[in-house]
Amino acid sequence: MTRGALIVFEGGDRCGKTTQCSKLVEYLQSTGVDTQMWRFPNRSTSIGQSINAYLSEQAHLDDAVVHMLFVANRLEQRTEMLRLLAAGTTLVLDRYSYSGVAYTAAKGVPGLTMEYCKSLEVLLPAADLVVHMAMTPEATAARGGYGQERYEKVEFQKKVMEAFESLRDERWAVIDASGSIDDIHKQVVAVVQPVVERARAGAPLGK
Ligand code: T5A
Ligand code: NA
Repeated sequence: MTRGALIVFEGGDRCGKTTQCSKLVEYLQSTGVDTQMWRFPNRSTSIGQSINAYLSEQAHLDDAVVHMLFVANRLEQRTEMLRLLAAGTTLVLDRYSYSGVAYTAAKGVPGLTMEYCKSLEVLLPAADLVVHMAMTPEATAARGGYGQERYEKVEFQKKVMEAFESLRDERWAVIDASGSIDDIHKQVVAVVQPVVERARAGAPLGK
């Protein structure tokens, strides 16, 4: 049965995910692919507002609790996500479960291991493609607006980068995020197109 593709963008803070997601959605729509863009965390829900308060350092929460909030913020979109994919809509996600695992595991808090974090994501569909926008933390730190949120610190971002690297599998495409916006977009389109076609041809959604 034909379905939409689940395309996820991941990477460190400020690497250009939102810029590339928007350009990709515009491109896919212009070629007639029914596409929506979503962001995680979704700060508009009540759980998302708690996450926003935590990220902007207005609230302090236990690491295990904030991890659960990020998980719940995805689960609250789960039914709609599955419905849209089954109805043929391609979803382009600006962060997803992989950020959930990488950022919490990077904290190094006892018990909050990568395996534990992964186990909390099992109810969610797996991405058909993860576009990893790879860039050194020093280079992203030089971009405008860096440092305003909780995790935007170079030492921590290095650990996040290592965590992402250990999550990579055959569904990941790594793109150098330090190039120009248009060059990156061209590389993104090249890796996304075959995945959209495979989903349309009925390739099963992973777990
Ligand atoms: N998190 C998230 C968790 O801990 N657990 C979870 O489960 C989840 C889902 C918020 C934080 O939450 C953490 C991860 C994050 O620390 P967020 O809101 O996605 O997540 O925060 P950011 O990743 O920091 O998102 P930003 O919007 O700040 O950065 P983007 O989307 O990566 O970058 P973008 O496109 O906004 O670009 C940033 C700047 O760079 C410029 C842009 O114009 C902009 O000024 N830019 C470029 N400049 C030069 N060359 C290019 N190629 C450029 N592309 C963009
Ligand atoms: Na940020």
